[in-house]
Amino acid sequence: PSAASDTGPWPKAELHLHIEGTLEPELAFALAERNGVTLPYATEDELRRAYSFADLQSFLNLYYALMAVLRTEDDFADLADAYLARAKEQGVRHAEIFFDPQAHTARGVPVGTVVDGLARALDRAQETYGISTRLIMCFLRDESAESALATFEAARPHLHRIAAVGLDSAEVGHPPAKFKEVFALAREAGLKCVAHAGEEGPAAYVWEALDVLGVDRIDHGVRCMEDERLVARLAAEQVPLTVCPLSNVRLRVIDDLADHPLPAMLDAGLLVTVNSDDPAYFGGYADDNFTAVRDALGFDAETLRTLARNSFRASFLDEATRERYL
Ligand code: ES4
Ligand code: ZN
Repeated sequence: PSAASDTGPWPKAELHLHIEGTLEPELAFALAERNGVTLPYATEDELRRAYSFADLQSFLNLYYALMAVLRTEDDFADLADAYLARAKEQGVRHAEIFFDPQAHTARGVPVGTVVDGLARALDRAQETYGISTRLIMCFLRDESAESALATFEAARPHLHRIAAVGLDSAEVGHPPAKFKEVFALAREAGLKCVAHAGEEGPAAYVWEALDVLGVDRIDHGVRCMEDERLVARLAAEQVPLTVCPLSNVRLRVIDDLADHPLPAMLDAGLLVTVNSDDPAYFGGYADDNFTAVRDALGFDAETLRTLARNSFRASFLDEATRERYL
């Protein structure tokens, strides 16, 4: 049996997905036209040729630049709807979706426009695509702690639509502890907490995300494998790690998918999940990542099933709903 069997791709939850990273060239050009925005690329092909990255920062430069086309509530609704349609085809039954409010407020787009637009698509997703959803509001770690606090306060009227806060963007030089205060406020407001850590940054950032921010999950976390004590703790506490294999290769976090630490992470008893991160940029959606690790790492059906089950175990779904998928 394979992941793409007669019964279709494994039912799975996607827990590490930046909605802005689902902006395909075709939609980017359509929104540019609709909003009278000029992109620094003449054609979709020319834009696609820019999708060759040396590291996280070189990707982020393009990712933030292309967001200039997202301006109205309709734009955010169309973006999320396009993702959900793709996700359904990939066997996604539940999606916990990151967004970066500061990347939009910096361009004069209010956080309410972003949340209302995304929520319009997400509110229809169960009925239209059979996908349950959550929103995770991320702070940009290369911006100040004050900016994160101001963003959280600006988002307060919308917190009923937000399940968790996260931390993303350029990791090295921006340790989690910088955001201790805003994460404490989020926790007080009843939100879950996650943070990117151990992608390009060291294992020490994973410790800090756990001990200082009190996160419920670690996004990426692949560099935890450099610290035996950390691996033991993550395994003992079953802290979920949202790993993104194709992203890791495209951003040169690892050289080759065949060398990915995912098998060693599973062997160490870690609660790992497989996710697509920024699928428009990294060459694949959720099941494309499952298929890629199956082919490169020789995962059998049982391992793929474990990864799919892990995705629900690691989700923020309520216990009863989670159980129905296990
Ligand atoms: C991201 Cl791959 C990755 N890492 C950190 N921040 C991000 N924002 C969007 N994609
Ligand atoms: Zn990410």
